[in-house]
Amino acid sequence: MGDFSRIEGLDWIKIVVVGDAFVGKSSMIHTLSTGQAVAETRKYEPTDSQCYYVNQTFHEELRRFQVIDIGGAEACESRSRFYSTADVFLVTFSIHDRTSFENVISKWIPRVCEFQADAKILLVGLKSDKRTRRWGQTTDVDVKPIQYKEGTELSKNIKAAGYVECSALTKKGIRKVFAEAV
Ligand SMILES: Nc1nc2c(ncn2[C@@H]2O[C@H](COP(=O)(O)OP(=O)(O)OP(=O)(O)O)[C@@H](O)[C@H]2O)c(=O)[nH]1
Ligand SMILES: [Mg+2]
Repeated sequence: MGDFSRIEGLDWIKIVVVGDAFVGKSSMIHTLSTGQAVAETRKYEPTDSQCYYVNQTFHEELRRFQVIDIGGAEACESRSRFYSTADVFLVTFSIHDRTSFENVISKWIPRVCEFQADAKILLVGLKSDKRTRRWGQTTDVDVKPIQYKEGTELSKNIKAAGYVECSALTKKGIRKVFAEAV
């Protein structure tokens, strides 16, 4: 992947998205950039690192986002160069994966602070549809989803600008994530 340096003359807000593998980062970005919900049957393809340019209008004002999607499974060393120029970090977890929630504080926040302590941080709970839906798979039955209150408490602990939830499956909350990131 290239350097993704800022395009001169344009007022891009550079957003770097981090979080564990499989939590739904790429799906969230896909839904924002295409306006299409992801299908439940969508095949999982781990991301290395990917850059997107997205225009969105909020309150009649055009915002341009450069969104860098960093795969959760990639080695740490190769990520650091993308961290250092971020305006905003979306630190993500899946509301259906408690390990990914715990890794926000044990893994992702230390990493973000090491490379770019001044950037705004927004905590994002992904796959919010999984809290309310009943799932047939036995693997889903035992999972105790992260509650909204737990998300807001964690966002205060890590001194984030706020906490938002969204679902790429239903599209609920997706635009709000990026509106809050501005
Ligand atoms: N129910 C539900 N499933 C989702 C949602 N978002 C993503 N998924 C599914 O979760 C899996 C992982 O999604 P990805 O977006 O590829 O995850 P990722 O965080 O980008 O993973 P890495 O690139 O490996 O870091 C896929 O099978 C998606 O279809 C969501 O909002 N709701
Ligand atoms: Mg991905």
